[in-house]
Amino acid sequence: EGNDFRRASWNEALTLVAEKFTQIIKDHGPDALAGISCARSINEDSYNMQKLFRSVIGTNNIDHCARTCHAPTVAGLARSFGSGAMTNSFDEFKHGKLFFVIGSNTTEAHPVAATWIKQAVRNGAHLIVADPRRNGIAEHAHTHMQIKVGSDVALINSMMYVLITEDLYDKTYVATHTTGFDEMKNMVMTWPPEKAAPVCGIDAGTIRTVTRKMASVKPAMLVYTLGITEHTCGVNNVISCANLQMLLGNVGSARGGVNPLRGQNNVQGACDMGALPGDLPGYQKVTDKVSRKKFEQAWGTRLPDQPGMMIPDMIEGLPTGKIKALYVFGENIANTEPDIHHVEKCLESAEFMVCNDIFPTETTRFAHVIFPAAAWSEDDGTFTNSERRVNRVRKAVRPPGEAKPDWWIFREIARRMGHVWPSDSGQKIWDNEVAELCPLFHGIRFSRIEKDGLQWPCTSLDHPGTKVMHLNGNFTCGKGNLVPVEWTPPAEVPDNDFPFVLSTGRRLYHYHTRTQTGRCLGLNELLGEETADISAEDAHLLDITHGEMVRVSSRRGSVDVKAKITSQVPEGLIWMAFHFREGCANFLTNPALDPVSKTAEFKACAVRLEKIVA
Ligand SMILES: Nc1nc2c(c(=O)[nH]1)N[C@H]1C(S)=C(S)[C@@H](COP(=O)(O)OP(=O)(O)OC[C@H]3O[C@@H](n4cnc5c(=O)[nH]c(N)nc54)[C@H](O)[C@@H]3O)O[C@H]1N2
Ligand SMILES: Nc1nc2c(c(=O)[nH]1)N[C@H]1C(S)=C(S)[C@@H](COP(=O)(O)OP(=O)(O)OC[C@H]3O[C@@H](n4cnc5c(=O)[nH]c(N)nc54)[C@H](O)[C@@H]3O)O[C@H]1N2
Ligand SMILES: [Mo]
Repeated sequence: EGNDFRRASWNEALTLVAEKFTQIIKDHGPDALAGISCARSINEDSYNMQKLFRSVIGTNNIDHCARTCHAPTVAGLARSFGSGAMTNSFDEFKHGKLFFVIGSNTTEAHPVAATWIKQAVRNGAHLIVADPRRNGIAEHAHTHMQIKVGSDVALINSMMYVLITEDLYDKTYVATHTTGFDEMKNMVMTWPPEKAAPVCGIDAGTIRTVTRKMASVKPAMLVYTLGITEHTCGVNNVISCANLQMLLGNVGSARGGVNPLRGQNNVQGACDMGALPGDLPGYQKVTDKVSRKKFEQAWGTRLPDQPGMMIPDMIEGLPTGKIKALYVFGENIANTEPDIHHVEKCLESAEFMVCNDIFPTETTRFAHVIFPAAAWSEDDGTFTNSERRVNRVRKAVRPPGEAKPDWWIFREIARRMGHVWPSDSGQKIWDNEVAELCPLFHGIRFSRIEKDGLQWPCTSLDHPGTKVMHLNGNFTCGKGNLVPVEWTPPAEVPDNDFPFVLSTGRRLYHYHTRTQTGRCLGLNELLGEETADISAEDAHLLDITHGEMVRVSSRRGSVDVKAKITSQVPEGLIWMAFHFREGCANFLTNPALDPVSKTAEFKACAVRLEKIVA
């Protein structure tokens, strides 16, 4: 009220939201509302949020943070294989024979998975890492290809050039299980290693040696994360990874595959539950009449038949008035979207904004209503991890104060908008709705996952779950698609005014915007502030000493942070995280998007580095 928040009863707040939503739908139509779901909380929460938007409000404007990380995976692997998920399972890692880890900060962002890779290496597995930084996992590699930021398509095309010209690819596999070889070959033949070398910063000889090694060990696992996806060419990068593994005949067998390590604890689940503008739960398309009918019958409503807006368009829609109401459930977009100054201007212009969170955040500042939610361990439900395993999450403590489960909040809003939903617990939502409506999860019930979880596809009650997808090269879409992709540079490259490349990512001791880890004393002692990681060469050139405050500026903004001189970072590159509001890299990052997945290029923009003269 006014410029401040006051306490309200649940009833007052829920009723206000329901009335506001109803009014906006009446005045501007359902597509004037948009929702962003949460990849931290349980499946049942995301399911209910997308159900609120689709069946009660009447819009497909529902999305979540997979947009910023693995939307290129969902789109790219669906194109290549017919399904956009990690193909293999974690217990195969320990026994892996060869790993190609590309664009992954494994030891800091997936430390448990990294442990299995390290153990495999200790037991004789071969490890190849392609990363611009000498990061933690590169320390364990037999070969570290210190690739230039944004050059992965060029590298992989040239590796495939070697496979084809030296007759090292799996001809039987390609002939039996794939289509599109000739078209792809035409593209690949324009990328000899000698041409890729200057683009990637890796000499042609190394590209040849590494490729020959990869062809000599079978099967091999490819592991990638955001160094691949968070680019304007993110989808093409993902397709390249799939091309390479199909050419090697490595998809559809244990200890092989294309393995995107997913991000947030339940980002796989939030995608699975249909918190995506084009997908109903279980990847059933909103444009598909038969799927829509099934959900219309189950939910007793009519459903919109066109894909909704993705997050960047929702944010851009606020100042133009296309979006009147934004519902942000468990995301802190005022810190995590690129170009914070611009994002905050957009959020300020929202006519009506609602947040569910477990803490006040930089984003809740812009809300008109904040609902205090129960966190994981304060409610019963399920998470789905990176290997597609649906696991039980149990209530261990009561939510603090008057906090309520997120699924309950959506259900209460729906009720006030005239829709009474029968399922009144996580278990009922999963067993009676999700499992009933989604063939992929049909065999997964709470009673079956009390001990270990089950990996989807799990299509019947006696189905054991799926460890390896596309087994023996039998792809979800029939044959695997080899798709030619051309290399394109990042949207913003260094020039005289902004001569450095800035790439951004994570550090071990903090989680995203620190709404949770920032409240842990010990973690703040381990890592208490942001730094700009720079090379000794650049530090020397600019007369910067370790720990000195420097200014990093891009076309969007500038931040003052301490310089950290480290051998992890090569000359010309600055590396920062986005954990701290002070010095947050997203004041600098470029909101240029992949044209298909609308994922922002968090991994590359141009910046200037200056000594701050007192
Ligand atoms: N401690 C911690 N763990 C986390 C998180 C966290 O906040 N903190 N967040 C979680 C989430 S949501 C996600 S999505 C994952 C992300 O997991 P990662 O993607 O592994 O994490 P990032 O730190 O973003 O690392 C990206 C890596 O890509 C490299 N890279 C940058 N540009 C390029 C390029 O052009 N090509 C190549 N080949 N490599 C490049 C970087 O040097 C870096 O090593 O982490 C999850 N785990
Ligand atoms: N520069 C740069 N920016 C990036 C990235 C990058 O690599 N570089 N990576 C991007 C990626 S991959 C991601 S995933 C995004 C992450 O972006 P966000 O999802 O916006 O980041 P978080 O800080 O994890 O926000 C999660 C919010 O959910 C709340 N929360 C946690 N549990 C619950 C719950 O059970 N219920 C409710 N209601 N709320 C809960 C937390 O308090 C927090 O406010 O950041 C993106 N931004
Ligand atoms: Mo993520």
